[in-house]
Parts: sequence; structure tokens; C-alpha cells
Amino acid sequence: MPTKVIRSKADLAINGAPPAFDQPLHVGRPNIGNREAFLQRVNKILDNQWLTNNGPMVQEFEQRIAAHLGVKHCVAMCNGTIALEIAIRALGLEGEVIIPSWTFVATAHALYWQGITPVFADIDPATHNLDPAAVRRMITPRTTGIIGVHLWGRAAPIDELQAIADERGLKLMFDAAHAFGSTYKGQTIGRFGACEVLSFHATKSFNTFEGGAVVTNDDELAEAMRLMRNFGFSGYDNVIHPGTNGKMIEVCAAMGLTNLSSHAKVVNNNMHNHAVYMEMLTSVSGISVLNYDSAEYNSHQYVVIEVDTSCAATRDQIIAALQAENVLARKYFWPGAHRMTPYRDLFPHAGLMLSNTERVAERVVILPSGMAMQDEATATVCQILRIVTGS
Ligand code: T4K
Repeated sequence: MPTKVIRSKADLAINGAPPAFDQPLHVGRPNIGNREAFLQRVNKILDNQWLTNNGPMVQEFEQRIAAHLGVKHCVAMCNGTIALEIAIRALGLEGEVIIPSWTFVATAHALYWQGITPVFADIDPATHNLDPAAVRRMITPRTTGIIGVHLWGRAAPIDELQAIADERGLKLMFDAAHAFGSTYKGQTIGRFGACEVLSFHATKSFNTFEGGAVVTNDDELAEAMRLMRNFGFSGYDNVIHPGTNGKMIEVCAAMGLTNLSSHAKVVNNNMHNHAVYMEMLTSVSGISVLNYDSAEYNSHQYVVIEVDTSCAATRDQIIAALQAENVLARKYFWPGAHRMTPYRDLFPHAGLMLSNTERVAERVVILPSGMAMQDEATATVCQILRIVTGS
């Protein structure tokens, strides 16, 4: 609950007033489903004395997720980054792989960690997703694949990327970390490309504490990934594949099974928050809210605003003002992966090909949403923005 009324700049915490919120408002406050149902599942796990290694809870979780998304296989993993690494390896990517720089750095690291060069392609500034024409420009004889990212839960231009991949003999997979339940042309994300990778991190609309999965309709690929996430074991004492430890544990699957029941409620709540932000921020000059296509399903987990150069306050002044009020807004994914270590040293001139990425990176602010956000708090965040920008 806000602690004060903000009428003028003198009421702002950056000008010495007390903060608007006693407790911080987070962009990634976890959505936690029915506590009793979760604890019952945990008791079952403890009674079973089966804590990990493809236990019954993980198997049920995989079946439920596959059915929910309408795909043949869900291979659950310990987190989204390991799921990306395993998918990349199972697909046999090598050399160079084209990705956006405008993504969480894990997309790039999952390649680099395995000796593969991430090559950054620019985005469409309207959607923040890969621009297919920019992808074409970055293809070289060393390119073996493309990883599209469904940023903010909005599907990447899947058909165009698939056409490029088919034409140039490249593999295509998707980082769907933000896109649990999202649709593309009415079809649920999970079935596109060779495979799609989900994150169930605590901060996502649907969480398993930590967790991730690769979903695919490809039987062979799913089988290879199942082996790879468990050291390559096929039964006791029989290792038939190189592998690592990417397993999801039972208690995470219990959290996922519990949260699956309330995900629709979370999404409805996020949609409401997003609509309130949209309405209240229309009168704030120099700020626009990224909108999502109403014909497609999207968790609306991310409330993304862009601060125009015409705005009376800079993006960083806005972030500082919000943080002083205990509103922990974020600059995801500033400054872009290409300006983070090790990529900024490896490719010091990458920015020359990434003008949209660089422009968007200077404009974006992510605002708090999720089940913990009340309308009164949203209204106060919008009022702070109105006063800071002199609207
Ligand atoms: N690809 C993409 C496109 C991704 O966005 C991500 C992850 C991945 C791949 C990799 O998936 P994972 O390996 O993570 O499964 C957070 C998350 O850690 C990360 O999962 C997520 N993307 C990224 C967008 O956001 P940080 O560094 O911003 O997290 P942190 O600790 O600053 O938390 C964010 C906010 O949430 C803070 O205000 C605190 C609050 N919070 C956080 C946690 C963990 C809570 O209130 N409770 C909590 O339990 O990366």
C-alpha cells in the first residue's frame, strides 16, 4: 500500500520526501499457487523418499506440461540455461549461431559456454524481436543455426525465421523463456523450430522455484536430451551418451504442478495490471507502454515502457526516481548482451550492426506487475511517472 499522496515534485523521495512504499515493489515477485496443495505434494515426496532422478512428480509434471502446450515431449530440467545448453548440444550447433543481443545474457552464454560464437542480429524496434532481414545479413559460411527469442512472451517472427533456416540449411530453435502459454497465429508456443526452451525461474509468470524444460515434437531429439540431462545413463551402469546433470528435482515439479492450476489466474491479473498501466500512462508525455497483440495469448508478465528522447526526464532519471520510492523498476536487458563481458571485448564493433537494439536499450523500463500488485500501487507508480516527467 502506498504511504503518501504525490502532488508535486516536492513529494518525491528523490527530493527528500519519504518513499511511497514501505516494502519494495519487485518486477519479479514470484506468483505462488495454493500453499496447502504444494505442502501436500511435498509431504508425498518426503513419504516416498524419492527426491530426484526422474521421480514420479517430475514425470507427472512433464506429462501435464506437454498436454498443456499440445506438444509430444517435455524434457524438464533444473533451469532454463542448462535447458538451452542441452538443446544446443543435442541439435549439434557449432561454429556461429545467430541470436538477438536484446535478450537475457543467458541466451548468448549458453552458446559461448560450449565454444560456439553467438552472432548478434538486430531487432524490430516495434516488437523487440529479431528482424529477419537483419538475421539474413549476419549469415556466414560458419553459421549453423538461429535461436529466436520470444521476448516479453511475444512470439518471434517464426515463419520468416523458419523460411531463412530452410533456405540456408540452418537449424532453428527458440528461447521461449518468457513465453509459457503464449501463442503464435493461435498455436501454442512449444511446437515451433526443432525445439523450444522454457524457463520456470521464480520471477517468471509460471515458476518451479528454479526450473526449465525443452519442449519438442521430435522423438529422437527428446530422447537425446533425456540422456544428456542424466549423464547419458540408459539404465544402471550403462552410459550410452556424453551428458551432464540437468535434472529437475521433485520439489520443483511439485511447485510446478501446484502453480499450473493458478497460472490462468496469474495471467488474468497481469492483463488487468497491464491495462491499468496502459490507461493511466496515456496522458504521460514521452512515455509509451509496449502493447501486445490481443489476438495472441501472452502472460503479460512484463510491463515494458519506453522513454522517448522528447520526455522531460531521461530513462535513468526515471529509474532513479522510482527506485527512491521503493519501486524496483529494471532496465532489462540494458545494455544488450553485445555490451556485456565477454562479448564487448570479442566484438567491440558489434553495435554498428545493432542500431535498433542500442536505441531500445536506452529507452526501456520494466515496471512491477504480478499477483502482489494492487491497483492502488499501480496508480501510485503511474503518478510518480507523471510528476517526474512533468506531465
Ligand atoms: N532466456 C531468457 C530470455 C531469460 O529471460 C532467461 C532468464 C533465461 C534464458 C534463463 O533462464 P533461467 O536459467 O534463469 O531459468 C532474472 C531471472 O533470474 C532470470 O531467470 C530471468 N531470465 C531474468 C529476466 O530475470 P535477475 O538477475 O534480474 O534476477 P533478480 O534476482 O534481480 O530478481 C529480479 C526481481 O525479482 C528483483 O526485484 C527481486 C525479485 N525476486 C527475485 C527472486 C529470485 C523476488 O521477489 N523473489 C525471488 O525469489 O534475473
